[in-house]
Amino acid sequence: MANQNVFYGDTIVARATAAGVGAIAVVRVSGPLALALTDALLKKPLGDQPSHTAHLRSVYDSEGLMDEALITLFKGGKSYTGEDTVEVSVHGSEYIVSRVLRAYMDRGARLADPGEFTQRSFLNGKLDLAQAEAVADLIASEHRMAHDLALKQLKGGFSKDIATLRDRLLHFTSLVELELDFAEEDVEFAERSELKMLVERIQLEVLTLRDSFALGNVIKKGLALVLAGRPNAGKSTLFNAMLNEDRAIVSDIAGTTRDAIEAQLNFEGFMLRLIDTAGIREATDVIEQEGIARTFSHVEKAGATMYLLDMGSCSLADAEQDLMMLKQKTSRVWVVCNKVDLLGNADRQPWLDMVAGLGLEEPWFVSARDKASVQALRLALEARFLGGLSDVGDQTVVTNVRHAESLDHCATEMQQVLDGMASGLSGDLLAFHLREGIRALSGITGEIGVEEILGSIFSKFCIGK
Ligand SMILES: Nc1nc2c(ncn2[C@@H]2O[C@H](COP(=O)(O)OP(=O)(O)OP(=O)(O)O)[C@@H](O)[C@H]2O)c(=O)[nH]1
Ligand SMILES: [Mg+2]
Repeated sequence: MANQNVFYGDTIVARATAAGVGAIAVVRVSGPLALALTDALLKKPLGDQPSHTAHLRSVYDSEGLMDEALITLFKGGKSYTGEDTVEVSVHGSEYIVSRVLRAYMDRGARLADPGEFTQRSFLNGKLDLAQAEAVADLIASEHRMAHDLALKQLKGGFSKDIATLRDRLLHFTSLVELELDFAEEDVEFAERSELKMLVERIQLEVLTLRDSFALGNVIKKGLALVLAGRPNAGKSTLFNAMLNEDRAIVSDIAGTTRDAIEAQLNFEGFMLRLIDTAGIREATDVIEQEGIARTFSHVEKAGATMYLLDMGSCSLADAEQDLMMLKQKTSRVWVVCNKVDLLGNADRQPWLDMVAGLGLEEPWFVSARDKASVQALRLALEARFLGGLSDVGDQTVVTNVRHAESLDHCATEMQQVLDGMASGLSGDLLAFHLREGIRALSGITGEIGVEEILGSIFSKFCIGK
């Protein structure tokens, strides 16, 4: 990783706050001319003021006074980007912001590309790649869990885990590579049984991290929850009730919903993407058939499926058959027995037994037409979903598909090393796969591994030969 500041030839400028009218708007300038260009807009220069100070000043362009601005200085690389940076807070008018941007650009600054401030921060070693990605996640986070994960990644928790794994691999790789230098002497610096144990452990840890992506993705993007069931079970009624909005058409005509409808529901800690679907039955109508095919495709892709049934009209056997079919398509099926308002004190035990017999979690009994009942379901749903997450604790969760792929790559290389050791593969080929594994891990944080192998050899050994 670059850990010395890279100074670019050009100075970039952009608005740092969202477009539109607001109390204030911030224009950020970064690069070698950030201070000089700012001074060019002032009557009294600020260039010799210390870093991390804020100054109230009138800012001018060639046409005259633009605004009274609060100007904050970050000098000598002690900034987000690692370059001289100035932040100009002006009154939040689009007109003022565009004039300030224009004034900087007329004097030689360039409008920044998307993410360019963060890119400079990465290139100057202020953030690694995983942390830079966390900045984007943090900005995009819409609920507590996504925010917590992004913040943890930004603080470097994930990068540290990756660095630990990488360092352990580097150590052994350097030993294997050292053997290659002493090939004629047939020495073995890297004890093979220890290497095997290490590689197995690393593979396990890498796979655990990779598997956390399924969860990380749910936290980041929300849990996709499909409402499935036979026609007239009350799926659209429940969908509307959960959203508190009349989104889907409800009727007592079986087969009302033809196409899937999706809506976002924000809970306190996480986000749900609720998907209402066409009721499942043997349809003759081609449009309905297509709708049902889409239902199944949603079930297969979603994080969980809520199977709704009308206890009054659906037989236990039919429900059991549907559930067995759904279980083949997805691993998480929750059962909702609907229309309890029509049933009085009907015996719930057979339903509980049938669902338990299939190895599914306890069904919920609701009336989709009743507000209190739907609210109770929302809470139960939240508890079940969050309960499934409570074992995560402080564990690192991968939220980025690029990281998941790199971890997968690393695990494959570790398997090659293990297979290679079992079949007596030569040291140089073992080293190759080890190096590929290191490279995969290094890719996550944006570090390059090979030079470090050399560094590791020379820092740990005195080759006095
Ligand atoms: N009494 C009672 N009626 C309900 C309840 N939930 C839904 N209904 C009624 O059941 C009928 C079917 O409801 P929908 O929500 O359209 O059913 P659906 O599962 O979406 O049906 P399709 O779109 O055809 O697959 C409507 O007349 C609803 O008013 C409930 O909890 N109690
Ligand atoms: Mg419907």
